[in-house]
Amino acid sequence: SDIATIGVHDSVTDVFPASVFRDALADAASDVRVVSAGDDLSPCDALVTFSYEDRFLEAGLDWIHSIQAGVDRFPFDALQERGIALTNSTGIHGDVVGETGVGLMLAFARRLHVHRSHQERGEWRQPDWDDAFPLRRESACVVGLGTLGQGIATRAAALGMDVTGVKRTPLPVDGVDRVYPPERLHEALADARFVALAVPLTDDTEGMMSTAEFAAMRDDAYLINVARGPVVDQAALVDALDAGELAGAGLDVFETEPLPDDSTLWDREEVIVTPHAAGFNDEYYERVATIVRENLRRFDAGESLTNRVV
Ligand code: NDP
Ligand code: 7N6
Repeated sequence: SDIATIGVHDSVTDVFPASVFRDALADAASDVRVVSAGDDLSPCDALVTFSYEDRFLEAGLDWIHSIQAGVDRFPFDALQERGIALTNSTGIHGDVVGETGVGLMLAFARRLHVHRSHQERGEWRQPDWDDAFPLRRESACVVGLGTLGQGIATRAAALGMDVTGVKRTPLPVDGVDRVYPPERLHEALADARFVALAVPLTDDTEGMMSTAEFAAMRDDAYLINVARGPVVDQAALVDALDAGELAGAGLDVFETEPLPDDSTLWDREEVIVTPHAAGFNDEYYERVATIVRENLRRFDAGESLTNRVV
């Protein structure tokens, strides 16, 4: 292969041990080595990484693979100028993020988060007669219908929910009753008990959920964000929650991560905070290795790369 030496940047350790990933990939290239912050990258032809550093641009790399689907931190133009290919890890999170997204809906409907909070205080406390509701009669609007969105939509549909969604190319999607274009976002949001965000962070999606969108949503609606924090105007979300214009929110991602200690989002009963954990699972390293192996084969065969972003 043209790619003889692969660096595994130890930032991947946020998600899985770098050494476990290195060992999983050892059969695929002649030299797979873990590289740390200070290490020389020049021996590497390719780099598998979680974080981005500017020095990646000057290291003579042919290819960078991001272990995330979201590559909003990478400078596409600078990579392009230097002829460095960038690939991402979309395609591997549909089941786990789908389970987390629908799991948050289940928690709100079945009050699981409230029961857990009471348990921590040793309190036996049944809900009011009309606090809990069946998910089956409810509707979900999934904004972004790629890997994540379809993972959420099919699981919501399997629980009997009505599912609508939003994407720029509004072609039919399995399990989704109606697909709206972004121009009709407010219409799509209006009837949904749950709005789940699953779009990438781009210039178009930054702040796409703000005051007007929360006003367009039902007062008893819950916002689920497993996409990226800046897709939501977080100050506007807090205002909408305070004003009772939304019932609550399940948030895996935030404008600033980790969520600062003094954030007002920590202490609200109807806000569930998860620490950018929706995608975590014990197969993560192997799923990434499968994409990297396939692209090594394609490099070898002179074929175009899968999951290519730049
Ligand atoms: P995909 O590329 O598979 O899906 C993205 C979807 O968003 C597509 O359906 C696309 O459809 C749609 N989309 C893009 N732009 C817009 C827009 N302006 N308005 C409406 N829809 C839009 O990506 P994934 O599903 O794999 O991941 C999505 C994002 O979720 C990632 O970029 C990442 O930021 C985040 N993520 C978070 C995780 C977590 O741990 N919380 C885990 C994995 C991903 P179309 O092109 O037709 O618009
Ligand atoms: C690590 C997070 C992505 O974009 O942010 C997520 O893929 C992954 C589990």
